[in-house]
Amino acid sequence: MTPLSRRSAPRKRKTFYITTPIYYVNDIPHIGHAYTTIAADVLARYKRLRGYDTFFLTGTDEHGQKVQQAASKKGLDPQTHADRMVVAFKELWKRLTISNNDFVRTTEERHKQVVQQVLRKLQATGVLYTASYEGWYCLPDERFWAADEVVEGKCPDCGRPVERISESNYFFKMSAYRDRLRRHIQQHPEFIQPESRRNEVLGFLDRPLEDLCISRPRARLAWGIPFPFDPDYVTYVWVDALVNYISIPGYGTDPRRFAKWWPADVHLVGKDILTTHAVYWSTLLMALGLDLPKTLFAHGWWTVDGEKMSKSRGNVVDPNAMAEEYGADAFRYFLLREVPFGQDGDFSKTAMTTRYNSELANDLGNLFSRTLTMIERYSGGVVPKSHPKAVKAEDRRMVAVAKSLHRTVGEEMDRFAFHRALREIWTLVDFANRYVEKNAPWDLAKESKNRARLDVVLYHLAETLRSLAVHLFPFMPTTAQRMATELGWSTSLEQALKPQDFQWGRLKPGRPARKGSPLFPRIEPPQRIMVQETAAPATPSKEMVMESTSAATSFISIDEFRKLDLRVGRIVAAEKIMGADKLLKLSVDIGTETRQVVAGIATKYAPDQLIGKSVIVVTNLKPAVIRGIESQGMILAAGDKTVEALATFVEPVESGMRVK
Ligand code: ME8
Repeated sequence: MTPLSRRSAPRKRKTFYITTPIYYVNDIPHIGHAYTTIAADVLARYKRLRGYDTFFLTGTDEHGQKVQQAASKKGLDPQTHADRMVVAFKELWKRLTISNNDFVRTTEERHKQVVQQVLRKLQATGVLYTASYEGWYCLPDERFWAADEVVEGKCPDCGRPVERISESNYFFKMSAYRDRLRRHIQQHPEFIQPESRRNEVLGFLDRPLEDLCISRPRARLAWGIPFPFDPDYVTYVWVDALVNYISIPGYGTDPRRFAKWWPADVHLVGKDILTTHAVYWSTLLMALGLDLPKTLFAHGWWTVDGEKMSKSRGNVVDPNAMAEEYGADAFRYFLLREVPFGQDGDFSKTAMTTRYNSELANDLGNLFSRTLTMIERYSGGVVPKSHPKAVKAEDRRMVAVAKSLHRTVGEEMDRFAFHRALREIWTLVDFANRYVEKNAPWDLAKESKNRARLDVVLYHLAETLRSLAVHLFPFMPTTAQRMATELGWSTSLEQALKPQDFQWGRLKPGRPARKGSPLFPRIEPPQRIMVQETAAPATPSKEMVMESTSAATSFISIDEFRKLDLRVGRIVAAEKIMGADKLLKLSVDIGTETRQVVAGIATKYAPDQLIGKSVIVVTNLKPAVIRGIESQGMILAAGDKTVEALATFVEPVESGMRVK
């Protein structure tokens, strides 16, 4: 081999193995299932885009008491029940454009065989023993609790009554691994994330660790994987389920494949199942002599309109209905944008609609459709050429923002901070919106001497949108594909997207660009609030004053503050409202559109004084109807009961610019 060919020998591609929990098939999927799977999908797509050879595994947990009970309620045998239920999961993943590489069902032969191998290996290693056990058992959670853990006869986890059960079973010597596990967690800060959860697990391990009961007598529960060396028992469903993470990549059956993927890079789980992963799974792996996964990330839980989600409350969020109403991409976007991954969050249609209308329809959708309209109108429907001589500093600044996303988004993704990654991407969306206003291509188009400059502006906008499509692809694959197609760039992102596509300048001039229907057609907010006639938006109403007084006693986070979409608006028209001497009806240009705002400022300002003034508009406030007139936002002003002064700007600013 010559030195040259040695140098050019292909490097081994980096691998990335990511999993979701496998979901019980006792019921149809809900928002919690969709959340973990969407997050895993975004990471998997992102890693593929970065050039990683990626294996993304999800599936269903089909054995155990819960599933058996659900089946018998329907008068079905558990396998038939599972066969029917699994369809709902598979179809949902298709609908949410989940790109999993495999789908495991724990009732499949390929999985069952490996579970039995694992049990044989544990038995041969001498870490199993049989003992008679009496304890408090939680049927829905399928686990025993120590007497001091039970709270007034109820399960400390789910709050349902526990039963006293006495039986002989197989036990795994989990207790023997406590110190080793503690050390591992202490020495590998990235192992359990977020940090608060890591501390919880360490706290749990401060107490003595019990051994784990890993069998169920067949006489009590037949629906499970038979113990290979004792026909009287089936495998505890959690041991069965956890093994999926190694059975599918080839443990015990395909050593080369297994060596390629194991240890997993990330197991994504909900916070309620962190202990089973961090403690049961880790110690089982230690007993098998296998490496531990690199990271276990536990995400938070969703409440719905501020309440715990439950069947009895009837507020379970159906991901299918959300995809139907808002589109799969918008639902994916919302779940990852609304709440920092790792924290609990609240789902409401109001919050969903607000983000949809302001960030997707307004910020991104309008930018895209305006740009394509201008390319059609001023450039004959083809992407124009950029002329180096007509490039200005602001173009270079936009290019710099676009290029910087590669690093900034990457850093946030590495930290599982999806919401911040999206915020980074939106810095480019916002920049581009301001760039449109500032460069006003419609003015440039009026004179032919501006042709070169117009081309530069349109090229920079088109290329920025292409770059946005690349960054958005992991989050919103269908939208990104539409953008790529309509820009005349690529019709097959799924197959063709490469790490080089992060670079600036991949869009070739001369390609036909064609505008389609809006990416995100505006959606009516779920309900309108009727504001009392006397309560004008620009002066705080009684309720608002009360809210702000109580808010003064507690801090809001920067993320809460950022939920406010504050923008520069220019008042283009103002008129009195008949019969309401405090109110004015304003038309305010916020860059992407003109909003009608009803403001209680008539005692201070005459309509004429206001024309041309730049004010601060809260653009994502729920529309309200005041004196029969819809107010689509609020403008900020100083004053308590009456308005003293409108908030405006020291320097001239463009409409639509974000106020932070
Ligand atoms: O636990 N918000 O399956 P599962 C967010 N089969 N996430 C939620 C949620 C909510 N309101 N409700 C539930 C199992 N989840 C086992 C896993 S893995 C080897 C075996 C999440 O169908 C919950 O945190 O009961 C969990 O991660 C997931 O839904 C699956 O729950």
